[in-house]
Amino acid sequence: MSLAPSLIRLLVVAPLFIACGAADVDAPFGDEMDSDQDGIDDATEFELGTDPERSDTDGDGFSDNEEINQGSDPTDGNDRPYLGGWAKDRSCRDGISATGHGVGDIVENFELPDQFGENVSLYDFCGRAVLLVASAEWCGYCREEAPHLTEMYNSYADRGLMIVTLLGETDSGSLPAQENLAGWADQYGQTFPVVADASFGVGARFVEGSSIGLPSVSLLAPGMEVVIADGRPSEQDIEAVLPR
Ligand SMILES: [Ca+2]
Ligand SMILES: [Ca+2]
Ligand SMILES: [Ca+2]
Repeated sequence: MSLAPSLIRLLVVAPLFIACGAADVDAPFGDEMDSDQDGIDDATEFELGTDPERSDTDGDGFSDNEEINQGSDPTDGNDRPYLGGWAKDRSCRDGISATGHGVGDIVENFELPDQFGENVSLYDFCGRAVLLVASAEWCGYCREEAPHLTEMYNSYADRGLMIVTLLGETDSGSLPAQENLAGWADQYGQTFPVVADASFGVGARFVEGSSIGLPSVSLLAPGMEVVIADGRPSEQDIEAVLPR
C-alpha cells in the first residue's frame, strides 16, 4: 500500500486539529475527529470533497450526512434529497444509455413534477426495479388498481421496488396539478412518486399504436431495461427482477 494517502490525510487533518483550539484538545485525533459534528469524520469528508467544518457544505439546507444517506450530492446545492424521502441511486444514474422503449431496451429518462411539487427523475431509481403505471383520475380501473399498487410497494420497497404513478389527466381531462397528485397519493396511501404526465407522454411510449388503454403498466429491471411494456406484470414477474 502506498504511503501517499496517509500522508495526505495527515497533512489535511493536522491543520484542522490545530484550528480546533484549546477547547477541543481532548477530541480524538485522526479518522475519528468530526469537527462539524455532522456524523462524518474529517478524513472521510476530505475524501468526499465536503467541508469538514461545515455540516451543510453546499448550503442547500440538508446536512452532508443526510445527503449521502439519501443519495444526493453534498457538494451541489441544486441536488437535494427528495421531499418524498426516496433515496437516489447515485452509483448508476449517470451511466445509462437509452436505446428505446420495447422489451429489452433501455428506456430514456424523464423528469416530471410529483405530489410535493418537485421534479422526479426516473434515473434516480436506476438501481431498482420500477413499475410505471399510466393512470387518469377519470379511469375507474385505475382507481381499482391503485390500492393494490400501494400494497405491492409496501411489500417490496425494501427489496428494491419503486412504483411511479403517471397521472395523465384529471376527471375533467386536464393536466393534473400538484393538488390532484397529492389528492391521489393521499386517497390511496401511495407514498411513492405520483407525477403529472402531460398527454400521457411517458406512458404512451410503451404502447404500440395510437391509443393507450388505462391503466397501462410497464416493468423496468434495474438498469432501466424494459421487461414488460404496456402489459400486466404479475407479482412473480416483479419478484423476478427485484435487486435484493
Ligand atoms: Ca464532519
Ligand atoms: Ca447540503
Ligand atoms: Ca446538495
